[in-house]
Amino acid sequence: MTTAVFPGTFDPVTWGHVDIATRARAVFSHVIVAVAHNSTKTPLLDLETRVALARRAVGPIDGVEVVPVDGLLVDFCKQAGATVIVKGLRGGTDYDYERPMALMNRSLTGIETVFITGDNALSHVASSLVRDVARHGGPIGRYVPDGVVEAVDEALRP
Ligand code: COD
Repeated sequence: MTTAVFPGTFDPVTWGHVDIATRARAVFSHVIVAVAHNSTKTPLLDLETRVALARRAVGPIDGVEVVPVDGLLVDFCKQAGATVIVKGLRGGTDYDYERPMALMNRSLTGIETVFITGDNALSHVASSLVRDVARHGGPIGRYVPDGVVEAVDEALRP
C-alpha cells in the first residue's frame, strides 16, 4: 500500500482540487488530503471550515481522507507513513512554483513529489481567483463543491 499526501491551503476547495484527489487515488491506494494551516498566507476561511468543506467534497472517494496539518509537511508525511507528495499542475506557472518545494522536500527527507496534470477544463480554476470573483460579487458556484458558496459568502459578508 502506498500512501500519498496531497497538500494545499484549500482556501476554498475547488473542483480542481477534487479532480487531482480523484486522479491521485487512481494511482495510489491511500491519499491524504492535507489541509495546511499555512502561516505564509492569511486564508479567508479558517482551518476548521477548510477541512470540513474538503471532507464534504472528497468524502465520497473511497481511500481518500482529509486531515489538518501544521508545521513542516515532510514531518507530517513521515508520521503518516506517506512516501509520496502529490501536487496538481495547471500549467508551467504551477510547475515553476512547485519545483523549489519539491526539491526542498526531497532535500529534507528524500521524499519524492509526483505531479499530476489536472483536467484541462479546470485549468483556469484556482482558489485565489474564486475568492477574487466572490469578493467582487461574481458567481462561483460552478467552480466549487457543495457548501463552499455559502461558506465563502459568510466569510466575506459576516
Ligand atoms: N488543476 C490542477 N491542480 C490544481 C488546481 C486545478 N484547477 N487547483 C489547485 N491545484 C493544485 C495546486 O497546483 C497545488 O498543487 C494543490 O492543488 C493545492 O493548491 P492550493 O492553492 O490549495 O495550495 P497551496 O499551493 O497554497 O499549498 C502550499 C502548501 C500548503 C502545500 C505549502 O505551503 C506547504 O507545503 N506548507 C507546509 C509547510 C512546509 O512544509 N513548508 C515548506 C515547503 S518546501
